[in-house]
Amino acid sequence: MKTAIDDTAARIAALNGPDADRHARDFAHLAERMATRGIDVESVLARLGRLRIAVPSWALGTGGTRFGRFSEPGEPTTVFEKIDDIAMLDALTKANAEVSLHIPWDEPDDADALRAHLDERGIACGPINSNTFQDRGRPVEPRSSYKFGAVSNAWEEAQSRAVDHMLQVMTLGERLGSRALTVWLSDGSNHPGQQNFRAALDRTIDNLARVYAALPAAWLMYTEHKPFEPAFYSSVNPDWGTSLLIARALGPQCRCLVDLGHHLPNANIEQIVATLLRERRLGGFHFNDSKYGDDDLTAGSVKPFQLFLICNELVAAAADGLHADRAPDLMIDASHNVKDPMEDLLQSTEAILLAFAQAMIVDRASLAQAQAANDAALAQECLQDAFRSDVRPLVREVRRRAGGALHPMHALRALGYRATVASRRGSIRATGL
Ligand SMILES: [Mn+2]
Repeated sequence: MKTAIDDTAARIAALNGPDADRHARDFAHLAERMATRGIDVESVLARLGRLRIAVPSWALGTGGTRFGRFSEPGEPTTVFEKIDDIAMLDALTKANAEVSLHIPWDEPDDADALRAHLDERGIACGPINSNTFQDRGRPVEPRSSYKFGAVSNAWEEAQSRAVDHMLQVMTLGERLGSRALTVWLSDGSNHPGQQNFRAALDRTIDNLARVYAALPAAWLMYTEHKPFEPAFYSSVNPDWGTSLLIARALGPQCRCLVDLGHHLPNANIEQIVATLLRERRLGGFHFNDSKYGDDDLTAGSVKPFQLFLICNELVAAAADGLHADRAPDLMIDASHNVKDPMEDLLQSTEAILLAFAQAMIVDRASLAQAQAANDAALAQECLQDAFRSDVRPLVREVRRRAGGALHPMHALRALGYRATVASRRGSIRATGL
């Protein structure tokens, strides 16, 4: 029996048809140029093809701001529908076969049924996220509320509630095949003097250690820092240094997660990445882009050079054998207010792949020579030469060989996916951020 996925693959192949010749010429031209520079094109294609970029379950619906939210027809209303959308994205990109779930937003009534659905759609369960920043409308005793924080709260009831939740999320994650727990804490304070900084950090580490003690052997725990919001005076894990301090206090299975939007303006994120790589403590990424704060904009849409420089550190570290045991998890963390979320996710995926492709064609030997000779101008040439190269034919060739779309976003539109699911789902309720 022919499945819907088979039909999709055939339709994608048909959509590729009209542009196949032009793509073949573009790719041949680029491959020839790379060959003359001594770059092994097939090696680059193979490494690009192994990249897997996890889609956050919360980004499949329209986001919103505290001022309003404008729904998109056909947004997924259940975690099962979210997985369906991700399977569609992966059919197009062949790079998105992983979901990052958020609990309790995506808590299934039947974990085994969700596991079966993931397996059927070919989507892996990536790092799973706990949520200790919302009481979620349920009546909660004041001392158990997250209003004044979770693991750093002065009240033990809230601390224990947060720890119990994280343990439950791990148990669920195990059943779904996840191998990592991502912990982002909203803990902090809004007013000078509100919180005892040292005591709050003590409690944070002590409580996270209770969670860490229950980590399965194959699991990692990620601490995700953020300087402000929702707390506007202090955050308990505000920066990479504190995040590393927490990870070290917990143990070798704890690593740091870098969300690009979780830095103060002009922070040198690529240097932070390099430092965490050096310490063998880089767990993964939440890719997005920003102009002012934690804007959750499309990856690479505002600062593509920064994205390239970050990928450059990752590619260089991989070449040096760092994190050979387990490469950092690559995830998107974005929120979509005016675009179709699926189109935006395709654009983010494309931007991340392009940045990696550019990083993979950096002439590392020349760069190393320039650095050793303190030749700043030549070092810049090495990076600019890669960054200015149009590597889109590389990324497209990887997709074409895997059966994906040459032009994912246009293919998604041509397939009429949004209209199809809108008629079937028939609702504008959604569960995005
Ligand atoms: Mn994040």
